[in-house]
Amino acid sequence: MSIVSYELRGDIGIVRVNNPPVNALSHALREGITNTVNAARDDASRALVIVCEGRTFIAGADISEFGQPPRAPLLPDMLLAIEASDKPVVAAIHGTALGGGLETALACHYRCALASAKVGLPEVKLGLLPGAGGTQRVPRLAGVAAALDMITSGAPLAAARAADLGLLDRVFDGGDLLQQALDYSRELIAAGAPARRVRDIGIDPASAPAELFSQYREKLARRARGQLAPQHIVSCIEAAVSQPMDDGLTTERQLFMECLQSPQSAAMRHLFFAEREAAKVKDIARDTPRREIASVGIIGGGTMGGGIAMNFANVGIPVQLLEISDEALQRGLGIITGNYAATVKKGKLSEEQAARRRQLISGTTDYADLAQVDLVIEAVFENIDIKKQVFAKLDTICKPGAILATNTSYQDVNAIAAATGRPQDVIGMHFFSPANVMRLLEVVRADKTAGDVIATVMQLAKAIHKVPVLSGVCYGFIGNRMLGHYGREAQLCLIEGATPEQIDTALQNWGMAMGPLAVGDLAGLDIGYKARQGLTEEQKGDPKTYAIADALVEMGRLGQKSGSGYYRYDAETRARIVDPAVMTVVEEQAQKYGIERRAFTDEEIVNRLIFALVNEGARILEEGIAQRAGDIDIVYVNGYGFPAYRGGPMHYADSLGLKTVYETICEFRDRFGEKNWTPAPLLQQLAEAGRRFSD
Ligand code: 3H9
Repeated sequence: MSIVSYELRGDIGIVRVNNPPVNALSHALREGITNTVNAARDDASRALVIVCEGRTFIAGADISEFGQPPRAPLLPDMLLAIEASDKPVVAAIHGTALGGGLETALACHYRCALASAKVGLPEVKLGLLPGAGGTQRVPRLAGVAAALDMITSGAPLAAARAADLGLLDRVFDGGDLLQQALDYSRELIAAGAPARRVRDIGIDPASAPAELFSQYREKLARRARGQLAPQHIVSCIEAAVSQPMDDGLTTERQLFMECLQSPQSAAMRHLFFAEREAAKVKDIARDTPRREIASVGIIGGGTMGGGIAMNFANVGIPVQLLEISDEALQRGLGIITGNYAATVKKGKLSEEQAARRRQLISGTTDYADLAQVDLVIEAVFENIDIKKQVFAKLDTICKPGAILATNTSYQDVNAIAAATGRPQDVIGMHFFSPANVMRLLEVVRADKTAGDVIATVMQLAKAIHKVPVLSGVCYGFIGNRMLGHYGREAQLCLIEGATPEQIDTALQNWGMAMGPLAVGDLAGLDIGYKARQGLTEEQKGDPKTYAIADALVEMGRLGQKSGSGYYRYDAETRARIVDPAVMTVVEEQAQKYGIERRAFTDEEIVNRLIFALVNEGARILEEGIAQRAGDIDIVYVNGYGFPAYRGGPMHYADSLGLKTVYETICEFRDRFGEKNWTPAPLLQQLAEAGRRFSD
């Protein structure tokens, strides 16, 4: 079947689009629709219906074509052809009409959809803005305030909501979309409905005072810190109010092109494809049969275990939560109930939905209750001996074929698997805290993990709305292993002369969600302290990398939970306050280790922390712990607050040029020593060959 086909059924022309998998607006599709609509001008049709085959209406521009020379007809040209038709054109929507797909529908004269459909303009998530009239047509139909919310968030709307806003004219509860769209078109013809164009709708300037835009800009400067596209979207919507349609379209096009050519959009488009690649395991066939996961057991009802349980209950999978004592169990279940109540209070879930989800989680203190579950996830204290005991026990209880997963952040999954007689069924599922919120899931493949276990867990991750990334076994896997090097440099910058505030502000201004020391305060400084107590002096490494943290903990400064750590925290507002007492500790420790503190530039701080990530990332890639550089980027953006608009550490290094990164690391090696700064051989090799991690 060709990409676009045409059928005259009675007096209605059906324009059928068939460009799997998501009907993206490739060049051939744009050409096909433009030619078909133009050709239909002179035929016997009295109305046209645009409908799509497959799983969805057009899901947007073809992202893989961005960055290539544009080929006519461009999308705006195609939309002008549709809009100019004298015969009413009706868009019939199912699945997701996104980006250029929704813009196509908005250029049509009428829009109908199945109730299950969603519509949205997600371009901002790609560092872009809608470049084919979305910013001009949405405010004309839905009003300026709704347009600002919809386009700057990129969030899709359910059909019913879109109809309330005026974006859809008719919503069908279910049934045959094409048949209902044809009936609707006949109704329009019978009523003599004209080819009604959104461009002819005026916007009342009083509905969009200048303050609305300035307030929105300020809000976005905080919410989407450092990002170009959201601010440009506001400018486009402002133009929709102040300029005639064609001028508004010109403004939109100019700003779209600026976004398209920006490094920010290149980074975010890289992440779009990297996320989809990360879900694929290179040496496991796509059609590997999966094991069925219809019930889950979770061991450990603490914050982590409870959060993990919610992920499954949220998609209708029943969970047995196991704790050692009834008291601990009730506490754990109580936290889950509280979390659901908070979500209801925020208006994100109805009481009934929350109750249904909560009921899917039952508690037990008896391992025997896990005998029939399809998957067990262990989330107990981070101690290898305890974990081995748990797995030895699971081995005696769980049914054959059950997947046995550990949520460990650091421990050796091979050693855990060896505690069972079925290492092929053992895998790591490393969730990030809070586990019901954070999207990242590191899936840790041990030496003997079976292919179908990996394939099952990767698919299950998507089903619970996580972004899975496969990691091999090593201390800390991908994310925490790299973080160790980032944290080390933060400590060294601190003892060598920077202040906590300078370090955190430098990283935050660069784009990290939080600075490293503020993150330490949030997580609790006692966690690292306790972990270090179990290590030998040799394992602990250079004391300069933890002396300050240890001193703070020994003063009772455990971070936010004790009201002070690297900062003080206001008891009521939790606001962060710079505390001179910390500088006394820092100076004492510097003196103790014979360090003469010096001035730091923000650039040195950022380079030392971020290049420490990159250098370790290169080793991880070289060792085959990560499958691809893009996987590492996905880990950092989804699990560690790395700015999406910089594309992740490996993409960022590629965008700077690996030669520059390599030379800076060599300079650090000469200044600070080989121990911390020997360039990864892969980095050196790629830099010398003028290549990139992504090649
Ligand atoms: C835009 O429209 C700009 C305009 O305003 C202006 C232009 C002038 N292009 O996600 P999935 C591939 S910007 C190319 O796993 P799902 C994807 O890579 C665009 N390829 O499926 C994957 O390939 P593979 C605005 C695309 O069912 C396969 O399709 N639109 C595109 O979980 C399946 O994808 C968007 O941002 C694309 N646009 O989710 C929508 N979309 O199998 C982006 C998908 O080789 N897309 N592919 O790995 C989505 O959000 C989801 O794909 C969707 C389906 C919800 C549609």
